Amino acid sequence: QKEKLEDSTPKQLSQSEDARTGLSVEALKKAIFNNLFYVQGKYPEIATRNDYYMSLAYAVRDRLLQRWVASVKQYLDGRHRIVSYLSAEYLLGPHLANNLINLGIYKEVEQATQELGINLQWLLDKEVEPGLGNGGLGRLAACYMDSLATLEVPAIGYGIRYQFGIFEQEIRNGWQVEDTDNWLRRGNPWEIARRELNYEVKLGGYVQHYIDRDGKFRSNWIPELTVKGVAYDTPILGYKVNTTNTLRLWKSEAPKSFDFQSFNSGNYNNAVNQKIVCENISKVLYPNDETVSGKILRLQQQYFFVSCSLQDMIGIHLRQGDKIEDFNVNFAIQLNDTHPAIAIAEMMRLLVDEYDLEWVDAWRVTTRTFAYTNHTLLPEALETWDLELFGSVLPRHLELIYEINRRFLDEVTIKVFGNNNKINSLSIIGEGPRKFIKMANLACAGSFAINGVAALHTDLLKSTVLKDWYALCPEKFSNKTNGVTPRRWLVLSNPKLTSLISSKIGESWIKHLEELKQLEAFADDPEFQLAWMGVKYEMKKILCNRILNKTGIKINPDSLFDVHVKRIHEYKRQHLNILHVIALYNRIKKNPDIEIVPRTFIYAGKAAPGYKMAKLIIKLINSVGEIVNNDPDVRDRLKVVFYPNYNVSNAQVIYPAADLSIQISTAGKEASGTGNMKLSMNGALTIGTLDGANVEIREVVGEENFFLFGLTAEEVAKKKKEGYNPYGYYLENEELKMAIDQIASGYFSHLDDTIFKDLVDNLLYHDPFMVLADFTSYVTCQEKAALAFQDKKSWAKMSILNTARMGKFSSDRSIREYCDDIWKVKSVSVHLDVKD
Ligand code: T68
Repeated sequence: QKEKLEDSTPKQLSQSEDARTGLSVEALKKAIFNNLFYVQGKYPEIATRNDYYMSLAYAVRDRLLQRWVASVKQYLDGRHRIVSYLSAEYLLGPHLANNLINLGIYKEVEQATQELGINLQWLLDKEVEPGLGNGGLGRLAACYMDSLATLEVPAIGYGIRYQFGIFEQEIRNGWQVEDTDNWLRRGNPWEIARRELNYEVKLGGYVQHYIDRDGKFRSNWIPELTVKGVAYDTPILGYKVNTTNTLRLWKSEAPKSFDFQSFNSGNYNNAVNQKIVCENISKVLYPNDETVSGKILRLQQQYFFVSCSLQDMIGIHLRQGDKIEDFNVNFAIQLNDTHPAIAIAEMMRLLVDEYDLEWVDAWRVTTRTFAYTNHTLLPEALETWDLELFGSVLPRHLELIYEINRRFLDEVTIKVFGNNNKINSLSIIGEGPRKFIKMANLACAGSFAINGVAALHTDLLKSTVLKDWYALCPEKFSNKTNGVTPRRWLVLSNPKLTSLISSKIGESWIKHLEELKQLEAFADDPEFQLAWMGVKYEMKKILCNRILNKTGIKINPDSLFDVHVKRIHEYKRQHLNILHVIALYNRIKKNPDIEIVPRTFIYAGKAAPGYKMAKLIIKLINSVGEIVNNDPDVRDRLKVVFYPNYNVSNAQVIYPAADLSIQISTAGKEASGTGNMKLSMNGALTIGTLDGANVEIREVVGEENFFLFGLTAEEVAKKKKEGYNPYGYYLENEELKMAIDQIASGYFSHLDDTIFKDLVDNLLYHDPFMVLADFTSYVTCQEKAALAFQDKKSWAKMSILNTARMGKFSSDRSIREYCDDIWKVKSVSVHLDVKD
């Protein structure tokens, strides 16, 4: 059997190639074939799709490993400064296609699989994506890992290997239903477990203080529990370079000693229980974005991965033969929001308690190591921990934070003498009926750099949430506008647009996105416009098919695709969008022959499982859809689709098909947004408020190529201060009133007038995100967009100009700014030892 199959397999490889590293079609075929035998233990006749997926994945992984080993070796031999990105979330998306693109072998693998009688797309669709993040923050971390490698910057990403990632969303009867995301069930070919690389992490217990023989004051933390963190490494390859960085995710386990202790004393149950408690720490990702839950397990997760990561970095540092005092020379650590901010206290603990540094020396090293990125202005998202709860998990860190705070406030008091409000606002410990720890303040005090994620956001940080910090240390502040990787969000997800662009301006824009500017020269070219809109149409047809398969809804690819995809949140105002849908629907009902631009409203996004209002918004969208989609008067001119289970894979199909990008958050609430960038890059026009990065997108694409509406952040703040009365807006606008009355009366819910009561009351009497205040302006602006869509040529031009001018929003630009301004790291090119 084997003989026979080998006959049909690849021919003799050339001398410089082997089946593990060769990039030719023949080498790849041989590799896939070998893996089918020697990794999966199958032959073609009985191989499943998963067997082929695994065989290909391992073939690709071999090629990554060659580059990975070379990178690690080069970093250690050359003693280069390393960036550590600490993030509780990484929303990576599927690896396979991305690695093929970055290796530059997509075409070759396409041919190799074809020659083996299998379809590459069929295998790509098999991959279960690692959904180890909630939304923008986690996805940003993934884009940054891609750019770090592409720019050949030595970097390690540290995080948690959640056994269950973000839940899978199903829609049943219009409601969101959550299902666990068991992403590891078929194994994960992209990670390597480094069993030998593990650290112990203490939790709970108490601290003993004593004076040692040398008369030195010492602290001894006696934990209630010790867990072990095991490293799982995923190689992250840059685009067409050899640099392959490491994403190191920690899995929690019970240390071996535990089993023995309890087992020997006959308490088997206890041993098993302890094992479960330990394993629970990295079990599941908390599914909340933009809120914090204050749960013990969440704090344990944060501390667990931070402690493992710092021990790991210190190990790397000391193995180089360098002194602990010079740690900050070798490492810059970026805190992705406050989730890993406990690292500042942990660093102090390690330096003072474990490495015997004096406090001032330890503090000097710490504050030269860390930098902090803030991702939100929403007060409910600012992390605090109840002090007692904190002390029960991290008793030693509580002492250290008191000491950090005491010394810090001593300094501050001299500067702001007598201003108790300022002192309270800067204090790391909050006072009230119960004391609490303010993680943002810990992050600010312990970092040498603080940044926001878009120009407006950074300005608002300086003038509101972190105002007193800005007054105290303005030199620490800078803006780093977010970016997204064009490799995943154009090359991978929109290959046709990629070819069209490259046919005009070559391929170097993929690494230098500013070069898209050259497309401006073709914006008026009728032939190019036609080709451009032709690609858009094809991508719309692909999405039509997906939507039909997933939801049973048939949509028209000629209609305007109005795309609102992101986490469901009141501040993102999916309900403002649905109110607009209802208004259009009512216009048709009033006059069925009205001239109206056919539209498809496409929504997607997950709601945090405990967020009632967000879940109600999903139900409302689906309820409105049910009526609108099935009303014969509408004659298919309007369609409402809720695309279930929004994740990276689904986003890749949605973005390329969008005509209009909906970015309608209440001004001042969206820190940056990154979906806005991906959509505009793919040639969608934006309708948006002056919020987050929208401001900068509008600046670069030109105001004539952007549909602006709504209150500004300043106006929002002013209105709030003066006393905002949503009910007045409701009475004033007939279309708005009718839409809200219909929702309330059960028009969209089989006459059930109770379902949406909370949502309606909230809008009429509170409306914290000023939906009603912006409604009129939104509807008017949407009319302009519809009108513009009818002029195909001018729309094509605007679409081309959007893509052409989005160069700024490559994550390569963001990472370059972090490297130059904050981390002070340089790129290092990695060479392969070519054996000939
Ligand atoms: C997002 N934040 C911002 N948070 O909302 C978005 N939060 O404007 C920005 O573009 C993006 O970060 C990247 O900077 C989040 O996604 C979370 O997901 C989150 C998760 C846990 C706790 C709090």
